Amino acid sequence: MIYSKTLILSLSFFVSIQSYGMQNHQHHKMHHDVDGMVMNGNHDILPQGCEKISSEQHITVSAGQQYAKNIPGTIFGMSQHEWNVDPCSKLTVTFINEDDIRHQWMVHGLPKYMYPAGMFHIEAMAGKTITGTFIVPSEDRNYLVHCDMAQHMEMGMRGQLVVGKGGGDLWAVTGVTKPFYKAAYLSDNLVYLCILTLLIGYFLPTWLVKLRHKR
Ligand SMILES: [Cu+2]
Repeated sequence: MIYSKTLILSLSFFVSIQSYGMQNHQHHKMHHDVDGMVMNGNHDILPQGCEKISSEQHITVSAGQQYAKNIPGTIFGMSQHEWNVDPCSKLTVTFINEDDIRHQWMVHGLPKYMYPAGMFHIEAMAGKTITGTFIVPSEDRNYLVHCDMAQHMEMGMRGQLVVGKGGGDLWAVTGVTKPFYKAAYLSDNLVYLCILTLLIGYFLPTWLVKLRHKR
C-alpha cells in the first residue's frame, strides 16, 4: 500500500515537472540544436510604430578571449561592442564563438508584448556559429547586449545596440563608454564642485571667526 502511494506520488511529481517544463518552453519561442540556440527569433511580426520592415541588415559578431587582449581589465570580448542599426530593420546576427566555452549574444529591453522578457538571445556552444534574426523596434534607443554566462559581462562581454540615433549611451560598454556609473543629474565638473564646496566650507567659518575677534 505504502509502495503504491509512493509510486503514485513520484509519478505525479514527474508529470507535473514535465508539464511545467513544457509550459516554459511554450512561453519562449526557442530553436535549439547541439550547436546552440536562438530564443525569440522573429522574421515577420512588426513592432508597434513600424509600418513595414525598413531594411534587412546583417552583422557578424565573433566572441572570444582574443578580443579582450587589447582592452585592460577584460578577459572575454567581442569583435565589436557597439552596433548601429535602423529602426524597424530586420536584423540577422551571425554569432561566432571562438572560445572553448559557451557564449551568448543577448539583447535586453525589447518590447515585451512581442519578445518574452524583452529579450532576443543567441547562444553558441564552444567553437560553434549560430545565426538568428529579429525585428528591431521603432524608437531611437540604446539596448544592452551582453553574455549572460556567470561573470562574462563583468569580464568584458558588454555592448550596446544603437537603434537609429540611439538614446543615451549605456555605461561600461567595453572599449566604448566609461567603466563607471554616473547618474545623469550629476554635473560633469563634480570633482571641481566638491573642491570648491570644501574650500568655502573651510574659509567662510575662519573668516567669520576672525571678524568676531576683531570686534
Ligand atoms: Cu560569454
